[in-house]
Formats: sequence, structure tokens, C-alpha cells
Amino acid sequence: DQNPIRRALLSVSDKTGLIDLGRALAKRGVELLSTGGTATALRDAGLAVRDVAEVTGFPEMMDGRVKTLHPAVHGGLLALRDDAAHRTAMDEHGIGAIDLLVVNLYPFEDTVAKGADYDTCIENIDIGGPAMIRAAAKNHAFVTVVVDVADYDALLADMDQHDGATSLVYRRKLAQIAYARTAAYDAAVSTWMAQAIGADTPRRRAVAGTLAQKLRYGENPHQRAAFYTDGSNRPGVATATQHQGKELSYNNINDTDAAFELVSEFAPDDGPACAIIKHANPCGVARGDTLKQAYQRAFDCDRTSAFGGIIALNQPLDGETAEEIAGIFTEVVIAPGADADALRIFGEKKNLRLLTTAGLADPRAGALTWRQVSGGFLVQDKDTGHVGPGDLKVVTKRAPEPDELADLLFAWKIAKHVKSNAIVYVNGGATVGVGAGQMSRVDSTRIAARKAADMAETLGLDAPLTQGAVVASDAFFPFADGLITAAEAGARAVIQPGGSMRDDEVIAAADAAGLAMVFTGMRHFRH
Ligand code: 93A
Repeated sequence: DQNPIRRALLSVSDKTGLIDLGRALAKRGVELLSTGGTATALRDAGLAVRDVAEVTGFPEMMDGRVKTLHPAVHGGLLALRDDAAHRTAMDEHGIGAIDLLVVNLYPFEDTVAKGADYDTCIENIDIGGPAMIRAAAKNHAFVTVVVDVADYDALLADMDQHDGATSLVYRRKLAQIAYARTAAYDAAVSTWMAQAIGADTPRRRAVAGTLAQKLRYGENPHQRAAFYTDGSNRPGVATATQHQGKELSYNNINDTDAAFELVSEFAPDDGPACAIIKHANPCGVARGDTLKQAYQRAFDCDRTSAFGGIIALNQPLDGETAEEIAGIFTEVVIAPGADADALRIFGEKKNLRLLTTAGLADPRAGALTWRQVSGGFLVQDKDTGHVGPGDLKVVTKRAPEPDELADLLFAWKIAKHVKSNAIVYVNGGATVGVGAGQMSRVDSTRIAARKAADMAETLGLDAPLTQGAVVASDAFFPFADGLITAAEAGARAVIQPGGSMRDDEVIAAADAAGLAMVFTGMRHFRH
């Protein structure tokens, strides 16, 4: 359904596969046109190429900013071959048809990812390439457009099946891919620019991404999946270095992100901290005098769930901590670095993946988060909310003691990272019971206390560690029952947003049980 491809314009920044493609096209009788660097590469390989400059009658100018932006190129791409007036215009102006366009763009996304300065990023915004891609894709009734090195082989195969032409079905498919590419490219520019100019509420923020990894499957084996980076180059799972072990899965990446975001709440200067994650919720978070101790204390919150978990550390992994972690099966460890001992010890654990990052995530850094709903998506600011001692309002007769206050603030930071309804018991800088994701707050409170009781049995303790603990609730207690459950489990102090219609009842119950309670005035729903 098309004449054989006679003339191709090749203009590529990524020259992978270029020579083979050029040879294969030349062998099929296709004339090659090219821009500067692409032409040189083809010529060096002994292929005959015509310079676009010869076709346009203009040299490439302004540092290459203007190379292909000319009617001789765009007319050749856009002309309707079956329209008499278009044919006349081509003849009058000496415009030759371009049947195939092969373009890949200036590497804007890579330039940003490398941390290049503003001007360098600007210079890497391709103008002529996207213009040609969009023109060729619009005219896919006659023109074939290829924007991805991965499509070269399929292009040649399609040509061979159609006597040197391509099928309309295939050209349509390529045109759609082409528009997806230019859309993603412009989205990457706008995303980068929003960040570069510090626009806190970008007028329109497109979802841009660069394929980082095709995943074997999604949350379940029957779901397809892939991992994209957004070019923001922040410390985290997307930019971490993987030292060993098999490829991360979809769930691994999701859980590793949750672990790292949580542990990043704890500044290294405040001492070692460890978070262990299962199914995106923490099953243990603790501080320690050493990193090893922080891990052990996190592990002791819920040893059963920690099996096969994901561990995040707020300081570089050392040998003694690695030795301790290696004692049970763990999927992933992520930390801002690892010393030689740690690398050697983990090197023997082939199934354990170790990821190191360039630092911790900044929990205060603004970002947007997306969630898909049928027919659309929700966008919101990332939850960067935080409270300090000065933000707390004591609402009970008794105010928290200093040690209780420290645990309350620690528990509050963790509650922010637990699925709602979230209840977190903390004792001496370690979680001792976590209740996550329940539909009623009182159930989360009971589950967390029951888990603490189970652990007390496992560890051979006289009483669960909820005795004398503090408790955080990510949102207000709607009734007194949740608070009473916490008091019965032995909690001494409570941190919660406040704001319930029945705050008075809840405060009265706290006073009756001798609890100290503070309101944050801020909640941390996480659904
Ligand atoms: O600076 S541009 O936006 N101006 C143009 O007119 C133009 N035409 C093609 N960049 C332009 N290109 C891009 O040059 C292509 O998209 C491709 O990425 C690159 C190929 O340049 P060379 O052949 O010199 O290596």
C-alpha cells in the first residue's frame, strides 16, 4: 500500500546500530540524507550520503541549532504524495520526497541525570528532531518514522515483506510511538524546568519518565510492569547502585522505596537508625548506639514479619551489621554506602541485594505524587509535614516526661510511613508494636498490642514491651475505645492530631488512666 522507500533522512544522536541500518538501506537501493555527525559516521563506514545542507542550500548554523528546519526537509516529509497541488508545490520548489525518517533526539534526559548545569541542559533541548518526527508521524500515510534504535530490525523486516515499502498498519504503529516519544521528551523538559526554576506549583506537570528497567512482572506474575526514572536524580531506589543479587522486582522496588523514605526521617547525626519493611509497612524501626544494635532492635519488634523483609539504614553499612543481617533471609538492604567488610560479607550471600545511595532522601523536599483512578489520576503534594516539640499541645493533666517526649516524636515520624489506620507503639527508641492498614483505628490499636504480646513470648519477656511505651496515632481517635485499648496495653503517653468531635471524651479517658497526651494539629493519612 505504499511505494518502496527511495529516500531516507537519518539524524541520530545515539549512533548505535546506525552503520548496520545505513548499509541495509543502501543495499535496498535507498538514498541516504544526513545531518553533520550522522553523515560523517556513515561516510567513515564507506557509505554514500548526501548532506542535508546540500538539500536545503543552507549550511548547518548557530552551533547546529538550525540544521533541518527548512521547507526542503519539512516539505519532503509533509507533502501528500497523492495530492496534485502538493506535487506541483514540490516540483516548483525542487522538494524531494523523504519516505523514511530515522531520528533519535539530543540526550536531554541523560544530560539532566548527569547533573549538568542549566545552560548545558538548555543546549540539549532538541528542536529540529521533534519537528521532523511530528511531521513524519502526521504524514504516516506516506512516511515511515523510526525514533528508537530497538525498531531498526523490525523496520527492515517489514520492508522485506513489502518489496521495499512498509505496511500502513506498521507506519501507524510507528507514528504512535513517535508521538509518545516527543510527548515524553517535552514532559521531561518541563519537569526539569519546574525544578530548575523552583516552581513549587508547576502550572501543568506532565508525567515524564525514562525507562530504567523492564520488570519481569508487576505486583503479580500476570501483570506486565516496568520501572521509569523521572530525571530528578534524588537519592533513592531509582538512583541507587546495586552491588549484587538478582534483579529487583516490582514489589522489591516499592518496598525498598518505603524503607528508604522512612529511614531518611532520621538524620545520621542523631545516631544510627534502621527500618525493616514488609508489604510497604514497617515491621520494625529502631535507633541504636550502633548500627548493628539499631538493626537488632528493629528486628525484635516483629521477628516473624522481618523474615524476607527489606532493610534500610541511615548510615553506611559496616561489617558487624552486615554479619548480623546475614543471619536471616533478607531480600534487599539499602544504605548510604557500605564499607569493604560489609561488601565482602554480603558478597557470599548471592540472593541478598545490596543497594547503596549517594546519601539519604530529603524528607522535607517538595514533590508531587500521583495515584491513578479509573478515567483519571489524583495529584497531590508529597507529605512533607513534620512537627517539632514546639508544635505540640499538651491536652492532659500530665505532660510527657522528656524520655516520653523523645519517644512520642520518634513514633510520630514512623506513623507517617504506616498505612492508615496507623498505630505505632514505641519504647526507648524502638517500635514494639505496629498496627497498619485496618479499617478501624481500634483494630489497629489491638493488633499492634497483640503483636507486642506475641513478641514478648518469643523473646521470653515477663511482659509485652507496650508496658511503659508511648503510642502514636496517624489521625485522631474518633472514640475513646482505641485510647483505652492502648492504656490497657500499658502505654503511658499518646501523640495524635486531635480534632475529633469527641476529643473531650478521649482526653477524659487519658486523664483517668494517668496518660500524658499531646496533639500535633496535623495528621498523616497514608492510604
Ligand atoms: O539543534 S537542533 O534542534 N536543530 C535542528 O535543526 C536539528 N535537526 C536535527 N537539532 C537538530 N537535529 C538533531 O541533531 C537530531 O534530532 C539528532 O539528535 C541530532 C543529530 O545530529 P548529528 O547528525 O550532527 O550528530
